[in-house]
Amino acid sequence: MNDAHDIQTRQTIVRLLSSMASAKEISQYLKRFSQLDAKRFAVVKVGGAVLRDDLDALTSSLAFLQDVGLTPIVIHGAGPQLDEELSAAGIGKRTVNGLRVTSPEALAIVRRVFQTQNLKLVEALQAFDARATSIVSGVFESEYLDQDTYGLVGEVKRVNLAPIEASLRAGSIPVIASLGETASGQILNVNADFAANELVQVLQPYKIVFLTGTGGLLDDTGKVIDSINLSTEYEHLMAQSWINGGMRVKIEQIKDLLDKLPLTSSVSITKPSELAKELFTHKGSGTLVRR
Ligand code: X2W
Repeated sequence: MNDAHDIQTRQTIVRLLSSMASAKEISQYLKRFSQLDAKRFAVVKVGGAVLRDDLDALTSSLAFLQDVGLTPIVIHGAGPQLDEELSAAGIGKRTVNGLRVTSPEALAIVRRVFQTQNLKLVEALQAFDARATSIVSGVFESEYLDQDTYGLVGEVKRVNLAPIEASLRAGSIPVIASLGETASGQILNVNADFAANELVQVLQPYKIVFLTGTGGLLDDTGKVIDSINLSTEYEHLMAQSWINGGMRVKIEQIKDLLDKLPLTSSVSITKPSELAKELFTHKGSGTLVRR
């Protein structure tokens, strides 16, 4: 990324922000976020599809936060990249309850792909002059979810914050892959939404943002739903035939998560180019999920 492009992208974000909200509104949010302990600001979960399709907007939005003195904690997946690489290696896809059944041959590829995708984001951030730290192991202490059913898939038992805290102390954006490891050092494949949920429960951040290709939860016409209140709308929403499998899992996960968070925390689902709008404006962007 050259400097001119870099500056231009940030200027675009600033311009977009000022057209969306008053300077007063933006500075109120900025002040509120700046007063939080670094680990309490925001956890941003980035789906693999976003790394593939929207890397430029993602890196400029994250770099912009660092420019204004904020350090988000980033956790990413790599679902579509895994589909592609596994298929290229002749390994077919099988999922149970939305989780990838992972054989030893598949795990070798999973590890490589996570590593590649993690470095891709870290290097893209560094090319934007942002400080970012690659964390591909040592965070999610895991156990086998159910080895007979899923193979080498983990559930997180404990989150080790030390590598994340070290990164935050250096003002560097921690970029974390959702690989787990057992007490005996076996690496396991962990679903990135599950890993994000465990991280959020430990950190209790003020903002939890899921960045997806769709930019929010979609209604039956494919339009982004502005907000949903799970305390009143959950049953109704889950009864809708148009809520697809992936979305269903996400809503269930977010409900479970919100039940464990302080009332001041909020969860939103948006797209990278609207991250600043989500964070710094009353109106926000994408879908706000409340309880
Ligand atoms: C996921 C990990 C990647 C992931 C998988 O193998 O696809 C399991 O299913 P996204 O892009 O965030 O979906 N792990 C066990 O979650 O990536």
